[in-house]
Amino acid sequence: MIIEQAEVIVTSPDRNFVTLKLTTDDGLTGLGDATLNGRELAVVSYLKEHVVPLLLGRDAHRIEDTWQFLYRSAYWRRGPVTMAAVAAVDTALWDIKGKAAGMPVYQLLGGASRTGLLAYGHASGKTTEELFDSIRSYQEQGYRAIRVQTGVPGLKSIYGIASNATFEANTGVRYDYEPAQRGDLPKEEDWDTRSYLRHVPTVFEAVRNEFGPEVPLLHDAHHRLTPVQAAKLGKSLEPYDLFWLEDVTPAENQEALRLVRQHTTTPLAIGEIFNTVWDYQFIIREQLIDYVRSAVTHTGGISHLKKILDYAAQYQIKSGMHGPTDISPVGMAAQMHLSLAVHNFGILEYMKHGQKTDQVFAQSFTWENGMLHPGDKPGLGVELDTDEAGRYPYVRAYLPFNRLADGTVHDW
Ligand code: EZ4
Ligand code: CO
Repeated sequence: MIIEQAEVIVTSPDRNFVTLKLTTDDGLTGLGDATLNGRELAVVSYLKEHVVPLLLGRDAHRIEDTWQFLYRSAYWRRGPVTMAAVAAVDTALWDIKGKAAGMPVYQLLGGASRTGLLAYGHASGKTTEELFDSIRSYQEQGYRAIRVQTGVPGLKSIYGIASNATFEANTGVRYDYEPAQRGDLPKEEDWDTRSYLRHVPTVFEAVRNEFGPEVPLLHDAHHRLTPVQAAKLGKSLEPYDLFWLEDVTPAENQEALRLVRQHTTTPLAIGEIFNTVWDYQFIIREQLIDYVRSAVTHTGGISHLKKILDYAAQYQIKSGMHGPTDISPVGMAAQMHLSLAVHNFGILEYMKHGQKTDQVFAQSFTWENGMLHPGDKPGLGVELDTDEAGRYPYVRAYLPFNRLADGTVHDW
């Protein structure tokens, strides 16, 4: 099983996606997701210029050896671009191995540890009324767990709120949270931490009163708070029994979570912008988090995320993989297989892709009663229609950025 061909496919059906397709000498193909939102072409270049020449002629069976070779031989380690490229290779090789074995990837990872995967979606509203409508619509779509993001009085445009008019105008698709805008320079959003900290608990109180105590609720602070502000938010949300509070402090500083942890029993999740187990080394060992947010796509693939999760399992820390629409259907399939297999699965984020995306990527997962399952086709169960993909050329897109009222750039 020699890798004979390695193609990097860029397509932009409803948004940009980067996919690596490997083909072996006996005709098997494997797909890997390498999409890095807003910096897609950096990964394309890393793959095309530096990784593809190393893959041709290699034994496709040697997944671990190939991972170690790409990670260690580059000398320059880690970082989102490198680790997305390594992830794509790793994922494509698992896909090929599954097809060669005639088994879905989760079987190769140890088999199913559960019948399906609890998933959450993103409800949001500028006002409480809009938010309630959004939560109801997610419940009607079958979601059992819901992320709640709210507008803040006095702020014009903030992370996580639907109705991004420019995005809708560009694509004709309504995304309920999609922050990346196509064909323009980045959008400026505004931020005020004190208004946010005052407002959010009142919204969770209203949501609990309306929807009851059972529904698992999540919230994302998107790296904007100082440790003491984060501790205050965690404490003020304790009465509303969150499933998790996500990314409270900037992700570079793992030690910040010590202070947060000392002050609140609200469960904490972090890691969507982490790349390797080294980013988790300290916070897992010190038990400062409850959920690992890494996606297969951004953390070196199935092989490396499995190692992180096995390490986390020693401390009762569970998975909560990042699953926004910028994780492609290939990346989502990979994390469904891994989620089904590991013992310490927590929850999986799941936002539906647009119709055009679903035409480019033929998928075989199921979504029933708020639970996902990757299906039982050999490999990952996703195939890419290259003709369809070719109809949607890359469109430059940027994530927004934040400024405070006095013009200072703030974490977005
Ligand atoms: O901002 O996926 O929890 N989800 C998130 C996402 C990220 C985007 C960045 O590409 O924080 O909405
Ligand atoms: Co997040």
